[in-house]
Amino acid sequence: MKSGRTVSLRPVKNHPVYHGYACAKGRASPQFGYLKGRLLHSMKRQADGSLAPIESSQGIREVASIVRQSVERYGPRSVAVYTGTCASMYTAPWVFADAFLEAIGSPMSFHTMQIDQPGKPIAMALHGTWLAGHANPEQADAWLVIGTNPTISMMFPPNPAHLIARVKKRGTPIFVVDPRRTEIASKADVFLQVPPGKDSVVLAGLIHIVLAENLQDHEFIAENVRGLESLRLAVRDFTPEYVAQRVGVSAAQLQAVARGYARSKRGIAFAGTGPNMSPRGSLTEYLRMSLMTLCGHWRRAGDEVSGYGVLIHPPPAFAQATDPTPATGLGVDMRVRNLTKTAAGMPTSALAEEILLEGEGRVRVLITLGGNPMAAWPDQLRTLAALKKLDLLVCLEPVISDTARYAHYVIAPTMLFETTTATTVFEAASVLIPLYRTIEPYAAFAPPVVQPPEGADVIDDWQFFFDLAREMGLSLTIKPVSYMFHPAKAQERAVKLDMARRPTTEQMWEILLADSPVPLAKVMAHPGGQVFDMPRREVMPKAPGWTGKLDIGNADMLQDLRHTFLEAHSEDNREYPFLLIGRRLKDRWNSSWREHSVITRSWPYNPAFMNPADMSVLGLSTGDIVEISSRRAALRGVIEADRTMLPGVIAMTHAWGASPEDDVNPADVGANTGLLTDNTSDCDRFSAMPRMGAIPVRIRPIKDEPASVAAEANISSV
Ligand SMILES: Nc1nc2c(c(=O)[nH]1)N[C@H]1C(S)=C(S)[C@@H](COP(=O)(O)OP(=O)(O)OC[C@H]3O[C@@H](n4cnc5c(=O)[nH]c(N)nc54)[C@H](O)[C@@H]3O)O[C@H]1N2
Ligand SMILES: Nc1nc2c(c(=O)[nH]1)N[C@H]1C(S)=C(S)[C@@H](COP(=O)(O)OP(=O)(O)OC[C@H]3O[C@@H](n4cnc5c(=O)[nH]c(N)nc54)[C@H](O)[C@@H]3O)O[C@H]1N2
Ligand SMILES: [Mo]
Repeated sequence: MKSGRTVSLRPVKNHPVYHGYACAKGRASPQFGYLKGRLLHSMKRQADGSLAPIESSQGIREVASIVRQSVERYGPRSVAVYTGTCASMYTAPWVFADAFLEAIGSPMSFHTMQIDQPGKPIAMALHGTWLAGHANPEQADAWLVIGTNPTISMMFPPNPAHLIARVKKRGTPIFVVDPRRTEIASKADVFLQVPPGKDSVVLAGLIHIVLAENLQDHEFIAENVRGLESLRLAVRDFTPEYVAQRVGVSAAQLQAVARGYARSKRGIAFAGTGPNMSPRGSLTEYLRMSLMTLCGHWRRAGDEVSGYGVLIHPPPAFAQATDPTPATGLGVDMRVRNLTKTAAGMPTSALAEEILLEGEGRVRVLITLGGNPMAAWPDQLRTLAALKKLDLLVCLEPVISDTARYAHYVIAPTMLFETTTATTVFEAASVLIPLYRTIEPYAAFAPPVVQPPEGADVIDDWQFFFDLAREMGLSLTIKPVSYMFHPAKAQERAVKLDMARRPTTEQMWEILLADSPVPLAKVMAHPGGQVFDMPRREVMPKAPGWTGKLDIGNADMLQDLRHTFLEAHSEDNREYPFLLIGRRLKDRWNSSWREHSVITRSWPYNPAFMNPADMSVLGLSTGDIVEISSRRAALRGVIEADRTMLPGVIAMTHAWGASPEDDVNPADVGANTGLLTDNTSDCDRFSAMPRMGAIPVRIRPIKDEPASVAAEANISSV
């Protein structure tokens, strides 16, 4: 199929996992490679500021020479890589990016994880890990869903709507906490429609009820848990009446949730981006885990371990706990705000400051890999200033994105269907994010379906890092991802590449998936994927003499909980009477592929969803343009009536809009909510993530003002 192009995607009807389902973005994906603006050549910034095509190999040579100089003159820390969502899917790009950083000796590896749900690994560190995990959603007998909307965000692949219907039919109770009556909230047995940023108050209330009514799992706690008395003391004031009054639901509703959840045998509680963007995301995650621990909702010896383990060796599943480990101070210090590497990785939200702060150790070179800082990072004003200050910005990007327009070099990559991918990343995610766990041991390996468009000079993202290293005279060592949960083994099987010859794609995958439980060749023999016949895995009993315990009484966390109690008295919302939250839109995927008509068919912009009652107080109608200002800056949004919104809350999707330097109509391209946030204020004290949700804002109708007034005000406030 040398000159062929992908035209359409039809899901396979009798597919063992997807059962004929593909979402709209998936069905549109064959056209993503042919979108208007798709880069078929790499680009280089010219003296006059414009970007002009450059041969990729020449571009990489030039980048190599600048990176080498930076390392020599300013040290390895001057070079950073930021990996976003569109590199995560492909596995090889981030493995090679990390190998490249290791080769130059730079610890500056930043990821989206740190501006997504960093509270998860942080809470896991401070609480300790249960080595058997929890039930997957299919098997669980109660769901407590906090600020995630899987029907839209696809967080239970492959087909969340079906899964929810199946689980409902079985009678599994669903409890939802969200400021918006979401798709899943409309299916809930009890829906707690609470203001954003109050999840730790709600969870403390639920824990209070569980303890007051003696619903906890005494046996599990006696054997595996410490810190109960500290937790009991910390939630003492969070009575049902207090919490009900604080978050605007009834005490009876809270009791129904606590009882329904605690009485289940293997309930799961999970939180999504909603509470994690709001203040105290780490605390919310910690209390969520503590509630599960109190109820003994973890898998026990003999329970089935489902799903993963085809391409990646899963971690061993024992009915035992690991002791807590530190969540911060993990070996790499930032120069700004005394921040460090955390259990969630390097603090991405501090990278802009790190670039801007003069002095030794400043980051001067940034390579972005399948990510879009200008669209997705918090604090868009500071991000813009930082990108402009870099000596070298290189973007591995198929389009001139909001970030790539500021790049010195844009390296044009192959896209989906032109490159090779495998389900590796889903297996990895299924270990880290149990919601991602499919029941079946499914795997697929997808070789290219088509060549890149004729005349294109594009390369795979991983090849860029190989070529860059070679040009710099470095050699790369690749650790197989098949052993990502077995670090010693990964080290032992690491391969030092022969830099004289770039490995072929097949050789590269053989290294990445060395000794995979099912050999790669066998997976490759089933194009379209296969559920493999794997031995049933069971949770093994606790090892004799094992002493690890989960900690539900972490002093720092419980001190923060105390603060959430005390700050109730200082909640002053007169100046900024609304709270702005994020939400995802069905046809959208962060900032990607926005040139495709499917992505914008429902909304060509990101509306500001608002309850009609609030609209009538402000005299607004759907389609009106308003100025939305936070303490940081202002943007212009288009109002949309939405009865599912809690009054006092407005919702807008992230990663829309343009640069603050542009003078655009919000009804054409939307607005970027990152403009409203400030990297240096209201940060989570563990993850350093700033307040990206529940942002206090005020709203002012603007009828005939020129857009540039707002834009200028924003730029001058950096
Ligand atoms: N205010 C607010 N901010 C948020 C969030 C929020 O809820 N509210 N959510 C946060 C979350 S959860 C995340 S994950 C981050 C996302 O942060 P990022 O990952 O930085 O943002 P994306 O928009 O996903 O960036 C994907 C980029 O990859 C490019 N791309 C598309 N296809 C390919 C490809 O095949 N190869 C390569 N190399 N590139 C490709 C796209 O053009 C796009 O520029 O945003 C975060 N920011
Ligand atoms: N269609 C689509 N799917 C996507 C993406 C996309 O852009 N579009 N992005 C992908 C990415 S990168 C990610 S990380 C996942 C995210 O997946 P989810 O976390 O499920 O994301 P959302 O659908 O935005 O759901 C967040 C929910 O939190 C609620 N919320 C907001 N603030 C708060 C709060 O303070 N407390 C509580 N309890 N709720 C709150 C919102 O109303 C919303 O219903 O989705 C992925 N899937
Ligand atoms: Mo995300």
